[in-house]
Amino acid sequence: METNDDLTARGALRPAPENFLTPSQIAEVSKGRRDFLRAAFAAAGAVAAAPAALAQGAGDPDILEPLPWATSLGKPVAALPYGQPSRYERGLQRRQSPGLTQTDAASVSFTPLQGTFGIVTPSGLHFERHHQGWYDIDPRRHRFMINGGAPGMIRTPKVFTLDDIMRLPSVSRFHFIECGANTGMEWGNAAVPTVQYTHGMLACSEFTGVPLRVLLEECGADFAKGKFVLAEGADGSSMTRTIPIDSVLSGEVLVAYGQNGEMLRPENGYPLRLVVPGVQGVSWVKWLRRCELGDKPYGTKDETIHYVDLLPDGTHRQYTSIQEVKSVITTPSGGQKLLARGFYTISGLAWSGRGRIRRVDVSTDGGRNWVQAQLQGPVMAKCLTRFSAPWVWRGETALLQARATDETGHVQPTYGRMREVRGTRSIYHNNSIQTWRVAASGEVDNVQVL
Ligand SMILES: Nc1nc2c(c(=O)[nH]1)N[C@H]1C(S)=C(S)[C@@H](COP(=O)(O)O)O[C@H]1N2
Ligand SMILES: [Mo]
Repeated sequence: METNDDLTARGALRPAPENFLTPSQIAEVSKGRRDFLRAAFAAAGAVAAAPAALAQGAGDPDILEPLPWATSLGKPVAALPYGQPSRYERGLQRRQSPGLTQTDAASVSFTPLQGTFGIVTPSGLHFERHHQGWYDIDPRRHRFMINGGAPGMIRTPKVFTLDDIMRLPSVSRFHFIECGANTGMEWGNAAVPTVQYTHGMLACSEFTGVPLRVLLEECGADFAKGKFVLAEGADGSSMTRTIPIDSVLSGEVLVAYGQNGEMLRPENGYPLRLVVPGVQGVSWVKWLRRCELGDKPYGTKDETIHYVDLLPDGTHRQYTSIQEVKSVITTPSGGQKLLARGFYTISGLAWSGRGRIRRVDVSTDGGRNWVQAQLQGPVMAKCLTRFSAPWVWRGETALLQARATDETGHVQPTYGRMREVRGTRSIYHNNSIQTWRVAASGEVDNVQVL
């Protein structure tokens, strides 16, 4: 099997998701056409016909010659019982950030947002964040318990097997999940080169599961007294998070087993994970094994030492769980290169933990002028929304920005505004406006505009 390096060496790997041809290959294709054009000009009377033929790809061997895939037998069905992306797409990968310390067990990989379309993240590209590595848990040995907590909160403690849970009526819903630390490296300055690393602790899937409320009711939960659920994972990190009861009672918190039409991937919590729409990723407890009900927040290690917001005066904010309105342009974005002047579609993603996206505005001059982007439907609550705006690049230096507004009226702040209120030393909940600078050479990099 060829490695990425082999493929890159012989020019077979897509250099950037929207460029199938390398610059030298593009030169080859246009050279073929130029040669044809010269020949056409040499022939009397062909002058008028040549430009039309050129536009239709005359002289291009990839059109004119019999190609292997048209003159031989293809592979049989089920040669791959579980389908794989094309080998030419092998450059599209989850990656570890060059800006972070890499360890074996406590780790994070980032979604390649620059190369995905629409709003759904393919399961194999969903970012990973593990506090103590991941496991492929045997579903026959996995148990989900509802027990304990404050006295009398759970009348009938129960243990559920996966089969028990999958017999119940399920719901399937599209939601984004974003780590609270997404874009965290950018607090001080523009720190990492690509959108994969600035915003790639973000994914969106169709999740299938049973509302946690239904399971709590099964156990005779006392919702008059119980105000907070504690959720606990089965992994060695002892991940425990407090979930306010309102989101549970509304039915939106799910004990999920499905992701994009199949069982969850092991890295994403197989066989059970909590889905807490709109709330930072850490509360989406993976390998979920137990819940209890209490009358106050639990103040666990993952709520007191981690996932607190350091403010300029040195104090910490706790339980800032909702992921506020945010957006980012995914193409063109850092590390990509515009190969020619002319028409481009600026495209990106917008989301809010408070509900639906109402509008997205796009600027190409660093926020002086804005145009309203088109939103691609359906626009769903606490879900990614794809936006786009047409743009003609005339070779000038450009500063590309997107600014989202959600249905509650919240608007993304500039970096200047964000730092006034929240300082520069925080990690979590950075929803500032991202800027990509397009240089006259067409190269795109990460900069900050205050
Ligand atoms: N049990 C358990 N649940 C966990 C974690 C973990 O380490 N263990 N990491 C949390 C964090 S910090 C995030 S951002 C999300 C990441 O989910 P993903 O790996 O499916 O992207 O899972 C959360 N749930
Ligand atoms: Mo996270």
